[in-house]
Amino acid sequence: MTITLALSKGRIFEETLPLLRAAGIEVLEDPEKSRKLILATNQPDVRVVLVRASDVPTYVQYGGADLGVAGRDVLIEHGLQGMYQPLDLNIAKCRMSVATRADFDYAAAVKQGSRIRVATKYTEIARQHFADKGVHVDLIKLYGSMELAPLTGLAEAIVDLVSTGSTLRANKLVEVERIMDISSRLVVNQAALKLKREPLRQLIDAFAAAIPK
Ligand code: PRT
Ligand code: MG
Repeated sequence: MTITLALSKGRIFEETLPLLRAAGIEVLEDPEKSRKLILATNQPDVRVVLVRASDVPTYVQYGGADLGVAGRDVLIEHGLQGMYQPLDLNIAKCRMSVATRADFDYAAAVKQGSRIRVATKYTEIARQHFADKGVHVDLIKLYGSMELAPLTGLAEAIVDLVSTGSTLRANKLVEVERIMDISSRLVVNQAALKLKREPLRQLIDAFAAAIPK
């Protein structure tokens, strides 16, 4: 019974390695050095597939992978259909925030109830956030480089992930509101959890015991 784990390259892969190690699993290839998309491990029945971060929920939902690791941002945007979300792994941490140019008075715009244009890749999170505040927004969907939107007049504000804040600073933008804290979660295909109950339980328990504080 093979177990397939979906991970994305970069921070999620790197920060999941210690959890895998705690479960006795060593990945045998370095994704930064090889072009392979399926990575073997020291466990003959466990393999890792490398997918785009935003594709992890799709693989897990439809059973292309039995389980995966994805950011709370990605999971909220995708929805949790067909998946069970047993653990917050407390890795790949950052926050979702609203940012504007330093000369834009966000507080006044919100207070006056003016319509603001918000550019973001995270339209679901942005829609919920502004709806909860009762603020009217025109959402503009982007796929990257959100920081450019307020600088070019495309939008007054952006909703984006912030970690150190250096990307915002480099583009002279300021974080005006924190929407939510983000970390990555383990997601498991619901059918797989029934069919492969024992090996998946063991893996989930080993991950749970190794979550960083
Ligand atoms: O890069 P790609 O388009 O393939 O996909 P991705 O950007 O979704 O993948 P990846 O690996 O960059 O991010 C995977 C997950 O890591 C995200 O879904 C988040 O849950 C989490 N994470 C943690 C982050 C960050 N920290 C982060 N800082 N994801 C993105 N960033 C970006 C942010 O979008 C912004 O452009 O880093 C920039 C801000 O960083 P600071 O340090 O300058 O503030
Ligand atoms: Mg990225």
